[in-house]
Amino acid sequence: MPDVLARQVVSTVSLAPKAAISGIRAPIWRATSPPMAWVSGSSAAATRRTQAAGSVERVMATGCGICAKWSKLLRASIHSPEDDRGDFCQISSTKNNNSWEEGRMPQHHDIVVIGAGFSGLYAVHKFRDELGLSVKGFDAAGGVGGTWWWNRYPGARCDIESVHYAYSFSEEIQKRWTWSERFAAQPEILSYLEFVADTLDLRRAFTFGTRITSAVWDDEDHVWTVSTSDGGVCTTRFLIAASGNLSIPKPPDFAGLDRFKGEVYTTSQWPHHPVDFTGKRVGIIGTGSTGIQVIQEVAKQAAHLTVFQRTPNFALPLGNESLSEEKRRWVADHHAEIRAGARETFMGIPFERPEISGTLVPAEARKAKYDRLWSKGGWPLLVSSYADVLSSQAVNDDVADYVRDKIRARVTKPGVAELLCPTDHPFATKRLAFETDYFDIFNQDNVDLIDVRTKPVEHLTERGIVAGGVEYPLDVLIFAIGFDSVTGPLVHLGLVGRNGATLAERWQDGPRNYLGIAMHDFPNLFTITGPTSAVALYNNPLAIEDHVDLATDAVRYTLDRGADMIEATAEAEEHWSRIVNGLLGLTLFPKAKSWYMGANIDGKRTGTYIFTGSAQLYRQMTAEMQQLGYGGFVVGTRRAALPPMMKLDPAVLGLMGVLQGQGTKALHDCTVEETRALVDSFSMLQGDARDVEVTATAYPTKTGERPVRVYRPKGRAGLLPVVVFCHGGGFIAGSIDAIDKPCRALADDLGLVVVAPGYRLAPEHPFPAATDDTFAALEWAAVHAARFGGDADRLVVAGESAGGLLAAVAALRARDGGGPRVAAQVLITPAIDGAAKTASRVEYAEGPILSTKAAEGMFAAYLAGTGAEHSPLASPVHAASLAGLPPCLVLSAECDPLRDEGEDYARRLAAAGVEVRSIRLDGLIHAAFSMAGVIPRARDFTVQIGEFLGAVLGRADAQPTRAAGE
Ligand code: NA7
Repeated sequence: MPDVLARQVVSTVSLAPKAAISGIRAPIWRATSPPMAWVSGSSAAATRRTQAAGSVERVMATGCGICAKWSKLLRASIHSPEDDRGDFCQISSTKNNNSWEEGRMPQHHDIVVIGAGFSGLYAVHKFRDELGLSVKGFDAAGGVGGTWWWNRYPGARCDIESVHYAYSFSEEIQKRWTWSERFAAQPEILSYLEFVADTLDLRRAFTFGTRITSAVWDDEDHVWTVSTSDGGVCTTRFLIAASGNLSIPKPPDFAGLDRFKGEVYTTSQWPHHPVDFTGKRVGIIGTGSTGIQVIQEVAKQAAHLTVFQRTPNFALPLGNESLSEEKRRWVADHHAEIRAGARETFMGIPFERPEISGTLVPAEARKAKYDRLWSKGGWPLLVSSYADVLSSQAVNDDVADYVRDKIRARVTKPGVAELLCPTDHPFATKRLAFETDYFDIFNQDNVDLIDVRTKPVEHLTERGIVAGGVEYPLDVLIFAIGFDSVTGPLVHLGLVGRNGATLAERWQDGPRNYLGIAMHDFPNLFTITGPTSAVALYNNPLAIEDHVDLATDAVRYTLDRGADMIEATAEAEEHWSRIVNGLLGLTLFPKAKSWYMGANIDGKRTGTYIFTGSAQLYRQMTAEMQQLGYGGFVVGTRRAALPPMMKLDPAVLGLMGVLQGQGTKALHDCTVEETRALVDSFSMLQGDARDVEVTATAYPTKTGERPVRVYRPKGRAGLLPVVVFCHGGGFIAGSIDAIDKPCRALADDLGLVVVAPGYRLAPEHPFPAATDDTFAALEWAAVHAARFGGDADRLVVAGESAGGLLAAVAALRARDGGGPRVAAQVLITPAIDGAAKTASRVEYAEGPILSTKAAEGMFAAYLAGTGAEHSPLASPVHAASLAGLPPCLVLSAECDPLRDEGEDYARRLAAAGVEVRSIRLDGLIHAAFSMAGVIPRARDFTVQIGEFLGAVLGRADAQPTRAAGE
């Protein structure tokens, strides 16, 4: 069984040990309402809970141990962990223990944990042993282990390396446990979880064999009322759904199933006794990662195996091996260094970093890379090849071809190889499978492959399966047909939030939540590895630890503030939906009918079920949310503002993920040389180079000639407006090479002659070198415009970032120094004022891309101690007057530290009587204009420029001739 999550589990007994932990007051809130309500027997709350639990409306007043306990608590007005130590209130998992029917009050817990897999075990440990809360767990399984308790089919194995598929929170556990194989099989992982449970004394927190049947929020008393399959009812302040992503099996709905007389097994509900296939005719339906594992095992034993395949899947070699005693010890002893940096990667495993794009690499080099990564076994072909393998169809096709060739090389039975080659979905857009001898077994005489697309399964008979009009006799039938994934385990809990909102109704059109972990109208509920959280593409034990840590911190934060409720806002959900939908839209995942997309279950809405950004990005977003006091949540009555990252365009977030995946250094940590290399490398993010006329020439300055490129669209007759475009790069980086593609696009899209001057850079050439050069370029362009078919009467000065400042200063110099007449200025995310102290410099101090610190450092390098801070040539804000300047377009980006200074400048221009258009582009960042290849909305800049120039130059042909990037 590959990397999957805990099954639903639940248990009882909240005998929380005394808080062993750090920093939190042990008795944390008053257990007022539950005892009050039940003892009174008449309160609305009691009635509500009784109804919620579907129980009789009989509430015992006093007389039992439980009531005595609550009375005691009431007297103390505190419900502390010690109070749960008594034997009363025990709920047996073996008999109906409906508290109400027995005339008892339900037991109250601080925390109820649903599930005893990786998530639930860790949650109990954190809440009970670290926060000192009373915790009760439930699980439908007969013991701990979650997924690994249920999925006992032959061949069940994890496809994440053992050392990584393990908790990281405990040094002791990591040192004491050793793994016998590189990729552990199910029995060993189950033993590991049992070992963890015993080491931390977790089993006693759980009632096993008990399923949650409903959990209903009480909005007056701020508790959840939880009902269980054994008739039990309890209340809890916080509910932790650790029920996993893959714990509700997809039901087999084959006609005639009940007629079949042979043995029937489902992989995820495998019996606890061994199943012997010797001498038997076995049929298996399903060729996902589970099917592939079980097929390659059963084929070794069965007399005959018939595989019914609907969709062939991409399966890569696992490369499993057993580990010697010595190696096991070494791995355990070196776990820290082996796992170092895991959380700062895409998948939570420190694999080799991918190159940024397969499109930039020649075919032979790609092939050599694939060969090398293939031989490693496991995930590297996907995660260490190219960062755009899941977003570029061309790159994906290349890898897919490589994998298909590998399959063809192994399967020799005529016609079978092609059936096993996946062709209907891009590589890895269905969950990748891993195999050892899966493809080889199809060469065996005792194995047949039936393509149920051409020979659909019609029905079952007493003897076997009829497909395509042929009956296949079987003694054993195995279903490996997957799960009602991601949302199924939560919807099946019977959650009812505020105002009777059921989760099933809420999620009719797909899941909706905040950060995948919390929901509006479902307060005090945390969904560990919930839909749209980083988990499907993130090494699960680390994802689980992250989510449980977050839930624990949220509860601690809430209680520390004297509140009893925390809830995501509807606004936060809105932004999160926009982000996860947008991120998914940047990938190839929607091209597959997969459980990732909710497309494997008939009638389920296809959409965004998983977070397709990187684990690192998700962690950054959750960390920011926490640092800003639970931004996007209401804690008690305090509503915390939405974190800045939540406002970002999804494409920007995708780009951040890619840059993080490359290990890209923050600009403010770069040397000048590193800054130049980084800025130059951004040209990879600019998309294709447009086919325009380009003239490379030179313009004179006082210190000699400087290079300049002139772009003119092809097939345009007559004189065109001329735009002198100053590149960005913080005065210390950038070049006419780096801005080549955006200049081509500007010329092509808007029908302009674009003049891009190279100018001298600081610190070698500090202020005023850059402004002198760019002003000289403006003068040169005015004189030579006609040479390039440009109209000197429609001369525009433009620039991005530092180039925006240079453009603004050039307009000023032209006004004051008798320069050419400038018809308009276009300032794109300009750096206007190096000394600005604006809100945006605080809100987006960390960028993305440009941080405030980097901006300050670059401006300081430009001025280089020249004392020119207050010169209008260093910043136009120091001009005595801005009156008489040409019409100006200021394009600011919402999530840019320089946003406000650009907008302030626009206001000052307007106040001085200049015609100004100031437009803020939502969700975009500094330098987005020149990243059109990865930020589709970069075209908004071009569209705005076209409209502005069309208006101020009084001509239609400066309008965009087509939307940029189309
Ligand atoms: P998956 O990946 O959902 O695979 C289920 C397989 O069963 C897949 O090949 C399906 O074909 C097939 N299937 C499902 N329903 C049918 C019917 N009605 N007829 C024929 N074939 C059918 O589940 P797994 O258990 O393999 O893996 C789940 C996760 O567990 C995995 O991603 C890891 O994270 C661990 P389809 O592709 O839909 O045509």
